[in-house]
Amino acid sequence: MKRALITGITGQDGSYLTELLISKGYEVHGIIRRASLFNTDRIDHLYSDPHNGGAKMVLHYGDLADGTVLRRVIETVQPDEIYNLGAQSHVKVSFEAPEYTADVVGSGTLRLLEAMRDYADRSGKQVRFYQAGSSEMFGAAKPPQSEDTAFYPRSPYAAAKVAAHWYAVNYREAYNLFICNGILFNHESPRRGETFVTRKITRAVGRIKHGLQTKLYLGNMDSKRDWGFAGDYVEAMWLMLQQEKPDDYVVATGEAYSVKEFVELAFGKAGLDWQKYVEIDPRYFRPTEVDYLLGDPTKCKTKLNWKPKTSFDQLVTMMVEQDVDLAAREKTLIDAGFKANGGAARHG
Ligand code: NDP
Ligand code: GDR
Repeated sequence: MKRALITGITGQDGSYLTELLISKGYEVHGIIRRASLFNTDRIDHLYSDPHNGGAKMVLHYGDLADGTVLRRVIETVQPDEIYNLGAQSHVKVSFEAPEYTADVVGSGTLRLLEAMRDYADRSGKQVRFYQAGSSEMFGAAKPPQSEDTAFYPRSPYAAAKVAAHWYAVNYREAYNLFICNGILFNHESPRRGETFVTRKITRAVGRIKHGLQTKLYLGNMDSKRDWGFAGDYVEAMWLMLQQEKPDDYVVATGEAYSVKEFVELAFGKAGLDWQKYVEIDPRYFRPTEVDYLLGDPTKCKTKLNWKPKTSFDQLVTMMVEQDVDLAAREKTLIDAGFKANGGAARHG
């Protein structure tokens, strides 16, 4: 049985990747952060009580800021594959917490690579490593962006991902390690964090539909993104680590839409006219914006035989349907006095 270790297992991608790896017969180990509330909602359905034996998912406390723990966990788990998905992954937040973002996203990757290098050295075992790179690294570069496009990061988050990318390339070349950089364009799902724009929009659609919210405040609606479905993208991560040689790949759909187009489609799916509800609030503007990301997934398609299975329309439908349903349940709890209606004040 293969063993995988995932940082960021509680995140959107971590949950889909864990499902995929378990379905392929892996034992999956994940690093989670201690929090004052439960933070494992996205993976609770995969958890089975270890007291009953045969658990397919095992969780370890740790943090990318803490190199000692990373080393200890790698020594304990003895993984065949490591997926580094952990990150402070919100671009706007990275302008507010730049040092922390750099530490976790940039230096955190370096800590994990160092821990893996030492473990591989001592054990003689070949470990395969996936680094979660981002289309944000392209930033202001002209679309379409491919593996050959030069990086031009536009936020502390993006600059830290560029550092992580080059650490990964350097460790591959310097120590002959099996390390792949996935350069993934935006990917969304019903499990997307509520402060990213797609989920913020579909949450608002559901809540407006059920009378829990009257307005949606957004920032720049003109930026364009190449949006895919997270469930499809984790397959590309896994495929990269199954190849004979390590390499770097862009993962994208090859289609881009503006935030405004996403809004129109999502409100339309619920029979709502977005113009009545959406307003611009400059506090959601970024000091430097990334205007236009459009990926060229040719290499991923030809070398990994990967292509996205979910269309933009299907993605928006699945997110809206879930959030309309979620809002109906939220309304029941609010009406019964079990929950406060505070969601509309959420930032993002
Ligand atoms: P999420 O924000 O949903 O998840 C991030 C994960 O990282 C969570 O499990 C979070 O834990 C964990 N994390 C945060 N800080 C630390 C830390 N200091 N130490 C250890 N773990 C930490 O991100 P996604 O699932 O969307 O993305 C996965 C990865 O892919 C990220 O690295 C992201 O930057 C990158 N990426 C994402 C894209 C996307 O469109 N989704 C596109 C390209 C790259 P907790 O639950 O406790 O907060
Ligand atoms: P992004 O995703 O920055 O591309 O990073 P996000 O959904 O935050 O923004 C996309 C675009 O929408 C605009 N926007 C808003 N964004 C948010 N969050 N909230 C708003 O109210 C709002 N209004 C307009 C943004 O300005 C931007 O242009 C995501 C993250 O998952 C990263 O971790 C990942 O690396 C990249 O995708 C690829």
